[in-house]
Amino acid sequence: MPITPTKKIWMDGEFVDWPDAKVHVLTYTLHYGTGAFEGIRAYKTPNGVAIFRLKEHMERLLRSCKILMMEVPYELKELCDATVEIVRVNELHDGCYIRPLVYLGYGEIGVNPIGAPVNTAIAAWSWGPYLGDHGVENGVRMKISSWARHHPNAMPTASKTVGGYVNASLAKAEAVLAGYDEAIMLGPDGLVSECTGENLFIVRDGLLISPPPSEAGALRGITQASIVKIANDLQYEVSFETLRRDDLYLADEAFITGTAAEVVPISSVDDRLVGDGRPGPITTAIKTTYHQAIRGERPQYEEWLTRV
Ligand code: PPE
Repeated sequence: MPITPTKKIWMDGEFVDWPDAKVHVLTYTLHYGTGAFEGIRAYKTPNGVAIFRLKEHMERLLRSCKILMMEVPYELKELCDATVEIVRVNELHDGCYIRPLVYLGYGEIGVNPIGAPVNTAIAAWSWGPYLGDHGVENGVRMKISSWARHHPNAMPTASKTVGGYVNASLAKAEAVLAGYDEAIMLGPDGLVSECTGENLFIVRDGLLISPPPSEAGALRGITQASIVKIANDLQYEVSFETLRRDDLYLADEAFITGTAAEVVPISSVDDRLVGDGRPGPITTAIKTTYHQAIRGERPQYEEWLTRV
């Protein structure tokens, strides 16, 4: 998807002009993939633009870095403050997507990461619906990928590792070239894990089910956690259970969740309609409430918002 440039990118404490936010070609992360990132969204609310669950995203970034043994020279609060500033200086009053990235920079080469400089950047730009307006409204067509999700001893799945996304990128390309919107990945054990950039829920007999993150080798989604809270508040029960591909085929409803994608109904999996192929009532209720919560239209979720 094309990027719409803004004015500044925060790089190691400086606000750098967008065209100058460059790295050397011998940057460690560019070669070996050790690095961690986040995806955060900010939305226009009745009281100005607000960042959704900023602290939780930055905590996850620091946890990803801990797993990768990258020592970030900034505290949680400094990262949160810099994020607020980057939205403010770019005047993104209507909301935006925010991309923090911690990477190993220029100075050392060879696989050993110890001693390589740790660099931090935060960019923000205006970004529309990740899977398109049509998908959000009518549901997306999913394909089970021939690419398996990482084995936990091959790639730490709790970390949003830069290099880990090669796996997602292969699955996404395969699904899109075959005419689908998005891929569902199975773990090395053949059980449903997650999508290339989203977690997944099904609805069966009124109960919401999502694969247990650790067991399924899926990222612990911040949207997923928000949906659990919203679902419970709407009196729906949620359970974390392992799912097989046939559970997806037989689901009454299904949807995916992620910061970039938000909440998107699934219309079919491997060409089998989910329910009648239209977004179901529980999916619609949850999607609507989530959309209101992120836009500051639900006071009970106000604590999730950081005003800019
Ligand atoms: N699984 C994966 C693999 C993943 O990348 C994401 C976020 C999620 C689940 C959902 O996590 P959360 O955003 O905390 O609910 N994917 C980010 C990157 C997407 C991209 O294409 O880049 C995102 O949604 O920002």
